[in-house]
Amino acid sequence: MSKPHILQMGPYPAWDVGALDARFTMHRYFEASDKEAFIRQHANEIRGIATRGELGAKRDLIAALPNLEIISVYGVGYDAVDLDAARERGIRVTNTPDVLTKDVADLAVTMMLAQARGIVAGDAWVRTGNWAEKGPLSLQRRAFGQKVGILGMGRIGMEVARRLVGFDMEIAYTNRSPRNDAPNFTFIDNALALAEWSDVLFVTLTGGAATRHIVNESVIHALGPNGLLVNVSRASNIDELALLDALETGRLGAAALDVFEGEPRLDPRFRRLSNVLLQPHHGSATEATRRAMGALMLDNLSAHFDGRPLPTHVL
Ligand code: 8YV
Repeated sequence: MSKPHILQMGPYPAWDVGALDARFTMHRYFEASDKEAFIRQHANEIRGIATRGELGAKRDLIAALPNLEIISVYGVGYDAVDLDAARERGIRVTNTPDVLTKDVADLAVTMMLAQARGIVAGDAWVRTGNWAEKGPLSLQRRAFGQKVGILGMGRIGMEVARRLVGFDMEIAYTNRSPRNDAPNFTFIDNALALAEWSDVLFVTLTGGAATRHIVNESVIHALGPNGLLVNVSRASNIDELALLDALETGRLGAAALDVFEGEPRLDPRFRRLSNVLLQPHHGSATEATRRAMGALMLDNLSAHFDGRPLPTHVL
């Protein structure tokens, strides 16, 4: 029996490559030097796309594949997939929720603690010999007991909140509506009021047009010179130029960021700042979670071509 043909947008770990190759005929788009010619050559045979959160599938690509049936995202975020284009053609879209939630929450909390307590600066202070030559590291910021705002109380926001309870932090959140399973956390209905209230603001929203630049200049200034902004969601949720201005002028105290516009090539202004912690978009990047994400993506693709219900579909 011939294997369904799948367009693979980006690389996966070896264990996923083996499993995908066993079940499908994979066409590695990211390895093609002439992408347009590659698509023209394979357009008619491709029935599925295997992509990654940051790569998605744009309208032009979807339009170029007349027999496309399913787009399977390796990641929870599907903001880079043109859902309207998929919906118009009845193309199914799947993602990998739940399996990565706790890892992303772990990284978010780690970044908050690391930035507050100067962990990266402290390591450098010891390594460079400054400790012996210049004395103690400058005093850092307290983490426990602070007021924390969570912008977007979905699965990841909720796991961040659960962890912060252990640090005696007061927690408030925005969400489409108050959560009835979060009675100890305060619901605030807009980002500006949440930032005004918070010492630390976590951005754990889904990305996309509806939330683009929800953290704008006013929200950043409301968080203020003593505030710490942590983003493990999508760069598009923050007005990055306003963020850079605020970090450079001290209108915002500090930031800890796992996502950037144009990543992995980020604005060079970030590298010159000492009040920002920079991470390489690796919230879900533990081996155990990446194995679970790969297995779920494969399961979604297999379910579609076997005629089974899709385990985790968006469309
Ligand atoms: C991944 C992510 O880095 O799940 C998401 O939405 O952004 C991350 O887990 C990405 O999807 C892997 O390519």
